[in-house]
Amino acid sequence: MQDIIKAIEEASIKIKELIETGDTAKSEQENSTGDTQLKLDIASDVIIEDIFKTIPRIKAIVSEEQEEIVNLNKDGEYLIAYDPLDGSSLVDVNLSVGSIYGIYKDNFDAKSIIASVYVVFGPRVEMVVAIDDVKMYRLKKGKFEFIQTIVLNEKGNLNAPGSTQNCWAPFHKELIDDIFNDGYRLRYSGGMVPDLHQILLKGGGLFSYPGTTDRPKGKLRQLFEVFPFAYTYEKANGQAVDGFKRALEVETTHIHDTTPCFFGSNTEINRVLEVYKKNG
Ligand code: AFP
Repeated sequence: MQDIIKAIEEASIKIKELIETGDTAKSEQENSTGDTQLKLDIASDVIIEDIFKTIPRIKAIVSEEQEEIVNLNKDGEYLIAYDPLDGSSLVDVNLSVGSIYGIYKDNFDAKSIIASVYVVFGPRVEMVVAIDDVKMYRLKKGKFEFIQTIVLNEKGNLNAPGSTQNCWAPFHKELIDDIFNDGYRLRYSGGMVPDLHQILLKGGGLFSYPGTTDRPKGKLRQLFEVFPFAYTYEKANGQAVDGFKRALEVETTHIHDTTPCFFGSNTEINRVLEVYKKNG
């Protein structure tokens, strides 16, 4: 696994430079979910794929920015699903963005995930690695240094409500309003990586991207966004659900499938499960 972590470190240093100097314009292409790709998306994807190609233990990769699985080494043991630059549209307004990696054995599905890594490109570059626990590293003078282990509290005070509010189910809107009425603070940038990183580092809260009338299956992709963060949150003593069950029990039928998702500390997630069980 260390060869993969080192590769992610190397790719992240190159992506940092790309963000600082690269062309943030739209490309002429769309990804498989119909999102117009930015030149940064494609360039970040190339950086990561080129580095992963040098690692014999990687069997195959799948990127949010590519339609199909890319087979690398038939005798490899790891499968990696990644979003090379999530929230890339935020670079133009100088907000934090991130890369997300899910590391799987044997199959691209929730029950096969064995580790996750994400990298936040913000005022500082930080990498969070979840294997048996959750460890955070910070880029200092070209090297990633260990900073801390991350553990969520039972309850937090941040609320990050995603998706188009006028498409929320009435019971979901009531849940979000009730949480704010309990004094939670709104923390939502539109970038899942910094938004989820903040809740982890501030000890807890709730990030939600529910199914809505315009997107019944939500927007966030299972293999390279939801499952890696679900793995991270569970290893940090929190939870991740689809409203009714663990996110890591969601079935994948296509590599670009999405799912409604909620990530947070136990108190908040248990509240989501109770409301969805009653209304869903
Ligand atoms: P982009 O990658 O298209 O900028 O979308 C970012 C994202 O996938 C995720 O990072 C955010 O949590 C989510 O979309 C925000 O979506 P809404 O703008 O619909 O809340």
